[in-house]
Amino acid sequence: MASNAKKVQFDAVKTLENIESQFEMVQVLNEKGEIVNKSAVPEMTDEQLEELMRRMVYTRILDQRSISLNRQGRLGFYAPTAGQEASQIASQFALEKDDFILPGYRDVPQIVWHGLPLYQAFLWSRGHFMGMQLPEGVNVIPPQIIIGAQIIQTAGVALGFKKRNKKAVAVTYTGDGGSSQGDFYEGINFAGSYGAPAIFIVQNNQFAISTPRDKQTAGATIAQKSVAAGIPGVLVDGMDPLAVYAVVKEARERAINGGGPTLIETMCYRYGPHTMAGDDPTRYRTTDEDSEWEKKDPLVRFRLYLEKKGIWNEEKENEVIEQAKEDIKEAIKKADEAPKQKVTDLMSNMFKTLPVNLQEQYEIYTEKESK
Ligand SMILES: Cc1ncc(C[n+]2csc(CCOP(=O)(O)OP(=O)(O)O)c2C)c(N)n1
Ligand SMILES: [Mg+2]
Repeated sequence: MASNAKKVQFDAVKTLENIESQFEMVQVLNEKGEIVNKSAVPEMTDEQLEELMRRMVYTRILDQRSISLNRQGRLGFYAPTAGQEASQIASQFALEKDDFILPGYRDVPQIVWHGLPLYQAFLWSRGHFMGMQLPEGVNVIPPQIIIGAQIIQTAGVALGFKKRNKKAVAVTYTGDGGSSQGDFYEGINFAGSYGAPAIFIVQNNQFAISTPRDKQTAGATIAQKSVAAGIPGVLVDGMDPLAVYAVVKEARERAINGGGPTLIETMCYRYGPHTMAGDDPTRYRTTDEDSEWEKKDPLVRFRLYLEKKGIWNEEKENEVIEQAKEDIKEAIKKADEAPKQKVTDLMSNMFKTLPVNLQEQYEIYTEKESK
């Protein structure tokens, strides 16, 4: 039926469509390892390119070994990372040592590459307090289990940098699920209001445990959430290490030069289960979907690219694999050597001065533990 309604001068739906259509995915390297966007290729030396590949291969091995150590009962909590190497490792690679990382539970590799000794990451997995005693100068906090809680803290750390005129950024990671939390909106909004040098990275690995991405938001992208906060937002191919590096580097430059925070959505996939606690991905996704994403693998495309440039080969790859296995063996041995955690440790690590009620318990447990 033809409408006689007066033509309105505004079109809210069109406005939304206009905004959403602006968020095209940044890609530099396609699945075949070819450059598809010359103008976005980041400035990196051959040494840096090689080091980034080395770290990604190492991290894939760390994931495989962590899964098997978990199955052997030698690790506690573990959230697999395979598939997310470009998103995780290339983003950390774009940071400086002074930058501060506030990770989620899947982001152990980034904080290890930021300086946390591997044996401490293993102790963290076991819930051992020594895994949370961060060495001086390693600018990270232990991975957050509460979805989104680290996002608000990131706004605070970033504001601190700004107030102290420090040329550094606070970087946080969350997931597609995390982007639905109230904390997410509060954090990006606050950082935007105060022009705080923060980078909010949402690793959109398509699922929050079994909940698919399309149940998180009606938005076409998560990157566009930046619009409401009044901050720049970027959607990037999270399986492409060069694209991830480029957008994080750019966001960092803007932040340290007073341009405020950026929201980055990395489009990626986790190959494994959500965690090693027993979820079964075959119940919520298809093997076709898995293999479609595996074709986009970040290691495969980066390897192809670097081999063509003559800076990577099988020998280098095998060297890294052996090194990773050796380091992991050493680190788990060192974690095993940590003193067994005591109940009194829990109390004395939590409080500088024990409250009266705990003082009594402390004495009881000190007595018990001395036997
Ligand atoms: C506040 C809060 N709610 C619920 C949970 C339980 N939980 C743990 S992981 C998870 C899914 C998170 O998914 P996403 O943010 O996409 O991150 P991913 O695990 O995919 O990396 C949920 C709901 C939690 N840890 N914290
Ligand atoms: Mg997710």
